Amino acid sequence: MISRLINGDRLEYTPIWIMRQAGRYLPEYRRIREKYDFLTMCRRAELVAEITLLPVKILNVDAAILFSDILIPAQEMGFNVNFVEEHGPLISPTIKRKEDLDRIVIPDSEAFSFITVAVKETISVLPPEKELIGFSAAPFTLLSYLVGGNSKKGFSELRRMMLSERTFFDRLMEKAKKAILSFAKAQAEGGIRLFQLFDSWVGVVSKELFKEMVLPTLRSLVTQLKNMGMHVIYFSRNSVHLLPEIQTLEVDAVSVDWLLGLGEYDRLLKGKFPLQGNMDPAVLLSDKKTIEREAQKIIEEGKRLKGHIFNLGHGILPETPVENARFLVETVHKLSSS
Ligand code: 1CP
Repeated sequence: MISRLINGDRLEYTPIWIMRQAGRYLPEYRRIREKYDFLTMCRRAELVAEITLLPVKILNVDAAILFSDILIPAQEMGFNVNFVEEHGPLISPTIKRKEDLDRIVIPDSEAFSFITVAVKETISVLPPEKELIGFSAAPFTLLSYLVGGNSKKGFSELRRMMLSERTFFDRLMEKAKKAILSFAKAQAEGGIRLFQLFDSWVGVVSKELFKEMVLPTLRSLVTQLKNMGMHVIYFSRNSVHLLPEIQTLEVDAVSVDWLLGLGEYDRLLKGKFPLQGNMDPAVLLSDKKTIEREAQKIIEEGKRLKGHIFNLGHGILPETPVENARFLVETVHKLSSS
């Protein structure tokens, strides 16, 4: 459905999927997680397929997103990746100086053959009308983990590099881009045709540095992803200041957060793209009346866009009641088809 929308078709209703829809708010997910380590889950095709399908069955979303993580490439690049309960991911050893560049492995797509197998397995059990979305981090967001160990510590260190060690930063971006392309190629080979680039942390960069040192790599990455036969959705947040530059990317859709209305985002992006978003995840912690009211506003704004894919502005919160997520999907289908 989403690919049809990107191709310009008018749809019978607004398609919806939810970022992080296969995660910790689902008791079914938590039950599987009790038995396995997170990275094992990401590598076992039958578990990937089972978890990817959970929100399709439970919520009736219109698309599935592959169960995996943006940090899977970090493992194949030679880093230790640990998911510590409550603390999120931890990467070691981090990148500190130029000499560390040499130990970064650039994996080829064969290193991710387990992803190709998992994608094929998932597509084979997914109802044919539900599309499977693939994804990776964008280079800056991947580097924020490789440099900082976790995202937050990486931000100031990355900006320091951008300001005072530009060649080092450029080489890191290039290596991250190549690893991301191999991860993406493994997904394309499994049958992925719609791909979301998560640039969750790029909003910490100034417009000037984004334009000079992030955008060129992104542009080349997007071109190469499209050459693999995939449509590309670009996600960033807290990044209103970057929209004049993001608007120059040749992506197929832009995913936006909830800080502005969809109409305002559309104006800043010059009406060029279908937009994805943009409900505040906190709405799903409220009550049905509030969910309905907020969904209605977003659907109305969405009707005036080139195209609209309903989603949250960022990932669903782990404390979200499943019933509220299910109600949102039903409400979006109902209100947008009438
Ligand atoms: O302990 C657990 O059970 C692991 C929780 C978990 C899950 C379910 C992590 C750890 N990752 C995932 C899956 C995941 N991550 C998906 C799968 C499909 C789906 O959406 O349902 C996707 C698309 C991601 C993407 C991801 N991982 C992003 C980009 C989106 C965003 O939220 O901005 C980021 C930044 C990550 C890193 C990561 N992995 C896991 C956590 C808890 C985090 C965020 C930690 C941080 O704040 O740095």
